[in-house]
Amino acid sequence: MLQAGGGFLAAFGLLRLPALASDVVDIRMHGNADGAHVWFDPIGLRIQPGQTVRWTNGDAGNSHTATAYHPSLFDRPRRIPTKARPWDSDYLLPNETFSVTLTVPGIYDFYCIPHEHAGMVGRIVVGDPAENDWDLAMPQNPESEGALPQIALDNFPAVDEIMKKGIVRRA
Ligand SMILES: [Cu+2]
Repeated sequence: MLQAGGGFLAAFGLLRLPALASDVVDIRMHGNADGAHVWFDPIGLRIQPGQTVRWTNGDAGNSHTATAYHPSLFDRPRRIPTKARPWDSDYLLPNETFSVTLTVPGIYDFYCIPHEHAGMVGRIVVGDPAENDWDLAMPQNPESEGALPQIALDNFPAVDEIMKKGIVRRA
């Protein structure tokens, strides 16, 4: 499981690998024919502050969302930088798109609302985050499901792999 400590990330910041050049970087939502497997492609992405991420539902058989982990959205733990604005695409029908421009350096985890329990999650690293200020405390609402399912936690690509490769695809 990821432990994104400050020193760890600072070390990778020294690598200064080139960021993706385009101002808009695409993530597609996919599913196999019977819907048994659903995923974001890529599942891990590194961008620079000010770049835009555009999700497109490329799955003819399912609706999907791209939703940030944040207490303001369905009372989930905050897994984006504290100064970042959370987003929820709402349900995207096949071929629909949703875009967010990320300006705050840091690590952003997101998920698909109907498929989080199928492990449909993704991670974006913006810039060279010096530290991770996530708040993984459980939400206050006792009715909330709060904690992430293990399959979601297992599917996030490691931050170091995203920093090294820029794009991480589902294994
Ligand atoms: Cu989905």
